Amino acid sequence: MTADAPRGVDAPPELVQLLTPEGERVEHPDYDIELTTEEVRSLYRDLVLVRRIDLEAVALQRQGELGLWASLLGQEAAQVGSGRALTDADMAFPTYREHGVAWCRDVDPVKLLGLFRGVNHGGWDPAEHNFHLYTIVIGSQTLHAVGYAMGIQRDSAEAATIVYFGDGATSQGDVNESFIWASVFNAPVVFFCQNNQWAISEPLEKQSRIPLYKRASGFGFPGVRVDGNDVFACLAVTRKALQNAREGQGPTLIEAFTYRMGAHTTSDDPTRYRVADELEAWKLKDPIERLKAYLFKNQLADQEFFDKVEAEADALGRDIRRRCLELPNPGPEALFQHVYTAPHALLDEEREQFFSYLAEFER
Ligand SMILES: Cc1ncc(C[n+]2csc(CCOP(=O)(O)OP(=O)(O)O)c2C)c(N)n1
Ligand SMILES: [Mg+2]
Repeated sequence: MTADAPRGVDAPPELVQLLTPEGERVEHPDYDIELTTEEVRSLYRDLVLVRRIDLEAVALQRQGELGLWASLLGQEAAQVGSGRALTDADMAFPTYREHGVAWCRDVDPVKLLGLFRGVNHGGWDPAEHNFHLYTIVIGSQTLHAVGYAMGIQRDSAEAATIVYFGDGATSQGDVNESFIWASVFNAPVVFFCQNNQWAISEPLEKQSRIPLYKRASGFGFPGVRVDGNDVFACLAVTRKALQNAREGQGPTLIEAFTYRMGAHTTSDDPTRYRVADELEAWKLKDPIERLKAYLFKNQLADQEFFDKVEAEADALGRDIRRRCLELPNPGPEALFQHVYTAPHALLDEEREQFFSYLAEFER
């Protein structure tokens, strides 16, 4: 990296990349992947639709229809590549930004919108989709994932676990503890860190003096850094790590080197802490544009295909917007449901207090 280059933009030499930002296919000795034209087109469709869901959600928040939204803009390839590497039997544990993985796990995007609209507490059944509920307590899901992976191991199941977290999360105790447990128990888990260069306003330099993927060696398992804006590389690297986990070779840390192109959430203003040049440089590495260039250059898709995907994205945007606005508001009782499976005296008391408080307004 040259001294005046925007931070984090130059591809580090150790980066696994199969598709350059210009859309050129490159080989890698350890990670290659054979994809049919149909599979490549399907990945492109995923990326476009996922971005559209995200853009629609940001717009809904700006119009007062969602309380908050955490945008995945720029991280589509990391999420779709890793999400499409999963088998139905694998289990995924997300943070709050994994809308692209949710898409790959067939979670209705309106359920995500409902969570951020404040009308559900997650909205989907984790067991139905093998996709756990969103987790906002930074890093805590890594412990849940390792515990789950140890369960898989004891059941001798043909499956692995993947857990998503950010660069900032690597500084959490939970994440480091989960690395230790996974390592010493050889748990079938893939740690998928999306290094989007920022933890709200804290830059990567405040999390680590070494590249994040190198942390793994201190815990005794392999770490690999993949171009997080390259959907082929993310798919290939994650597929291999999951297969290794299923075959009893234990955990892998994947650092997907990417960039959060939007704000941390809709409540954040990144212009207060980062320079515009940085974003401009990363725009040249856009995950969708490079796949589009690849499809075009290799004549794997024509304008008709791109128009069709665009039309599908528009229809999806309209559909999720309509269904979001139609979501029923839950009654106040819902706040107390599903907290405990069995009756709970303190909760009963709180419910009673809350309802007598509400009754005051009806007098
Ligand atoms: C335990 C805990 N501490 C602090 C927070 C507040 N918080 C929310 S997001 C965030 C930054 C996370 O950054 P990173 O792990 O890089 O994930 P990203 O948001 O970039 O995807 C923090 C500190 C939290 N949710 N949980
Ligand atoms: Mg981050």
